[in-house]
Amino acid sequence: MFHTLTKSLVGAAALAVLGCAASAAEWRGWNIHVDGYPNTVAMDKFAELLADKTGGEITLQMFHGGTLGSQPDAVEQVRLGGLEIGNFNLGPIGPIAAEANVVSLPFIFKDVPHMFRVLDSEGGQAIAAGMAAKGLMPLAWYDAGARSFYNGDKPINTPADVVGMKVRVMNNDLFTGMIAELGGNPSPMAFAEVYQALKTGVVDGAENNWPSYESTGHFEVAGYYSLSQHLIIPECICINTDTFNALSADMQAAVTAAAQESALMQRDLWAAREAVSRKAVEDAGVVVNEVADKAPFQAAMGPVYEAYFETNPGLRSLVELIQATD
Ligand code: GTR
Repeated sequence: MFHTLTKSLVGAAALAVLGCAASAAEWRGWNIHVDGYPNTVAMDKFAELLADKTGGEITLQMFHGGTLGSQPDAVEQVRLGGLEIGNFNLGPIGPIAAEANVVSLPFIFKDVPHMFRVLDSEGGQAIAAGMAAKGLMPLAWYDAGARSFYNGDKPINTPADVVGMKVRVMNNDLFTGMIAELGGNPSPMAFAEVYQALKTGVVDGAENNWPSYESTGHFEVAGYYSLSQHLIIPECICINTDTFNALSADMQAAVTAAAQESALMQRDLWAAREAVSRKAVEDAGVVVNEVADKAPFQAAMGPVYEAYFETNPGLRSLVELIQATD
């Protein structure tokens, strides 16, 4: 009797442990940025909120600093389910999900608030659905400001200043097209390689927002920052679509709420960090140049848009929808 009872208790305990192991999930997440960067802090917050809101049923181990690989590789990993979570810029997602590529058209957004208005409306739903269909579901949108050109030689005021310049871009044909249309030589390259490439002259310049220009140390080796603001690209907390769909409705709601709360935090941190980064690089001697007239840069982008429409004739209406959004 005692023996039987003990056995059944042991069995129950074992089952409880097994049950727990079957329902509790341990996710892994990718982020490219260094400690203290707004996205790093906000992704850690996401992990904390995830554990809280799911009662510990889902935990997330974040791997920062790109330690799990380059962004294009990590995007593939999340699509395939090798990783559950990524904090991605939509630039490297565009080649996979055509709807998401719309945000990588130069000058598509008037400013960051315009981008968020689009993301929070029908346009954003189309982008999210296109991504989810490719295995990458966006749970919330992060701010990544505007990207501008920097190099070691001179301020950039007109497209003529880009002629002949070798410029690093993220992996996406829209970005190589953008540099080519300005008369430069595009050089797609992983983020982690850009510092050395600038330092050794493998490239003459690159382009990014204030916080990335500062946090990577690129300003140390490319001291002219010209406010072209040619790209305003959102970032996401993205989850593998199947992982999300396999969750109960309650868990889905908890995961989404955690992501959205993290995004609100990220946007506040971002606004503060832009100013801090700008001051830091200016104090370090960077020459900051306002681009008085962006119209010639915009005008040069016609063929980039045409190439996008040729590849995706069905997405002309999405572009028009964005342009018509106030
Ligand atoms: C940063 C972005 C990163 C990465 C990087 C790059 O602004 O946050 O995800 O895309 O730019 O230029 O590769």
